[in-house]
Amino acid sequence: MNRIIFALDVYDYNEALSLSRELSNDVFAIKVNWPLVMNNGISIVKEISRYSNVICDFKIADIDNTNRLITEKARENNAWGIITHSFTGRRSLKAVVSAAGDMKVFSLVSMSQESFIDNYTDDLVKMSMEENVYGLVAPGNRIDILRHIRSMSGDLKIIAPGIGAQGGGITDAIMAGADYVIIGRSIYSDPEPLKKVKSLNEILGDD
Ligand code: NUP
Repeated sequence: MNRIIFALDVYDYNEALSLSRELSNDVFAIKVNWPLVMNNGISIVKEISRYSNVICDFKIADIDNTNRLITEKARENNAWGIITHSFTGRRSLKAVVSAAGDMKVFSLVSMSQESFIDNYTDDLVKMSMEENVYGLVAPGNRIDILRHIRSMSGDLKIIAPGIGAQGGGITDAIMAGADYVIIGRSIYSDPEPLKKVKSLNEILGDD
């Protein structure tokens, strides 16, 4: 079982496609974010989906109708999953879940950096569970918060950023309850990304 979600935060089309091809067999999913999509258009999601599950990290944070429009575009382009904010409230979250169809919805309940969201994390976890999301985004580098979120969230999948470049340890995050770890810079900035992924998988016993 692969437990790494690769954060493909590069701009360049060729680099993105070649990293996707190279790493797809050794990661659980590839997460795309605004930098890549702004430079290449949403169709890059469909292209990468030929190699891997793709999670669109769009951190959707708008009114219900706009959330729906964004979610539909990700779905149209074969995304496997989508990340949405939840602080915008139930009506906005419901719009994402309903437009997602088979796509997995991950609701962000705490960030890998301190933020005002921290004041509402418990409410956001409860609401996300009530609205039947597939999983949560919780910080892999703030272990006490991650552990607390795990304890509240039953069998929801937790995906955790903040590993490596943001100071978190991969084993610590898994031990604290993350199902998957999100890792970007530590992989794509390494001179040998595939070797790096394989060594991380070995640490997790997932090779
Ligand atoms: O709280 C969050 N922190 C975070 O870093 C929520 C996120 N979605 N991310 C994303 O995870 C961030 O935007 C980036 O795409 C990835 C972490 O990358 P890196 O710090 O491993 O390079």
